[in-house]
Amino acid sequence: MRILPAKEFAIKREVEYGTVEQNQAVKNIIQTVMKDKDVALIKYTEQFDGVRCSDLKVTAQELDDAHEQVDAEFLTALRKASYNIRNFHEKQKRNSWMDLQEDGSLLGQVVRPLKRVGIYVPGGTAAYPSSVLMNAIPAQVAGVSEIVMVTPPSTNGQEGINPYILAAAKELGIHEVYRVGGAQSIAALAYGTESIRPVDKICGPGNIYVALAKREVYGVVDIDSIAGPTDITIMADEAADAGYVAADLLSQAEHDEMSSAILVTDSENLALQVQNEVEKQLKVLPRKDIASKSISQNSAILTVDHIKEGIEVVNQLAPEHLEVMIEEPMSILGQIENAGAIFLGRYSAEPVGDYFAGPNHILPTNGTARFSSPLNVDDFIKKSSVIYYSKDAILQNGEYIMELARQEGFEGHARSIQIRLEKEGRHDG
Ligand code: HSO
Ligand code: ZN
Repeated sequence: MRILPAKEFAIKREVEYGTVEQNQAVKNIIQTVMKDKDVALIKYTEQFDGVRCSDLKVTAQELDDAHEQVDAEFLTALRKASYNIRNFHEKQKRNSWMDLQEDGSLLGQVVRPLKRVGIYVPGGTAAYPSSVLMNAIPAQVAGVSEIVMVTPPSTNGQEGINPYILAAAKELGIHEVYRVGGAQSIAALAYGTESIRPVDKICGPGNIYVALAKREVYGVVDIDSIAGPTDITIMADEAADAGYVAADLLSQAEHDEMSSAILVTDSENLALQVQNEVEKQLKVLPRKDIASKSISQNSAILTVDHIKEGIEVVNQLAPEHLEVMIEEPMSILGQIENAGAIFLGRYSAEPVGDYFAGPNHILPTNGTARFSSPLNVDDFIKKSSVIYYSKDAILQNGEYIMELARQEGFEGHARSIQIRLEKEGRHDG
């Protein structure tokens, strides 16, 4: 892992927009699903997943079987995590409100959940039960009544789906699961087919085809953000434990060759120790092939003269995950402007947040923490404004409204006010 002064490090932010061919393929798939519906879903599942599905919907029996098949320890851990995630997201709930004005008018906001949400769960080794929890629980807390899951069947010619994913769905009370993935599943969720009714919003990570399809259907339905590769930045001083720092860097490096793991430190000594530790720990990591590519290609140890400079670097990086392992981690919290999740102190290892503590692990990647937030309950609600104007209010303010309307050339708007002023104002002289 290279060590270099932070000043010499150039931030690399690559957003995947796909090739022309990939974009064209996705457009074709979406149009075909709109036209041929279930027939198209079955055809594409055979073509891309190598599975001939007799029924797209996963049966209640399959959900029960998967739930029985997974080990009890997994279910215990899943339940404890779900409990924490639910509690955390409960705190994010917002209430509707009404404000009574002096003139008797009422102004307010009604908060309502989205009705129907689709969650995409990738297949193969990228199928994470933890991500099922992180997507579905905030939606449930928001009050979404229909949560649908789509996931591709396995490529071994069977219709089967990862039992841990199905068990997680069952635990959360998600009964509507379809064995379909890729761009075709996104098209189905957006436009509907004979067996899949359309949703209001699509969430969840997927491959490039899924990401492009989500971009394509945005506007017909809402989507969550399009996730880039995961990243972590650790800010540590001389007092930090080099073994912990290295392990935490590797915990994100093992996700993907494109992941990045950055250490920012004011200690030359810690930089060297972490460099050694990363080498040592990498050798015995099962996913060392992936992690070593991420470490050598997209990661670095950045040295700074003092922690204050380190904070500036962190704010520029706008990391998805930030760990602060300095002596007084709380003391700098107020200065961190851009970070998806902030882990403070030596015991707050990043996987605590990935799986368990309660905050969401679907976080802004690619420096987007500059302007966006972790997935949260607000992503599953919408608001309606409420206006109840009193007679006093319209009489007192009608002139202003007409003034603004006429300036814009909208005489019809002005008259809708005027007709009321003439009728209602008459009695007051
Ligand atoms: N670190 C990932 C989430 C995850 N890790 C799921 C393990 N499973 C993005 O925050
Ligand atoms: Zn992770």
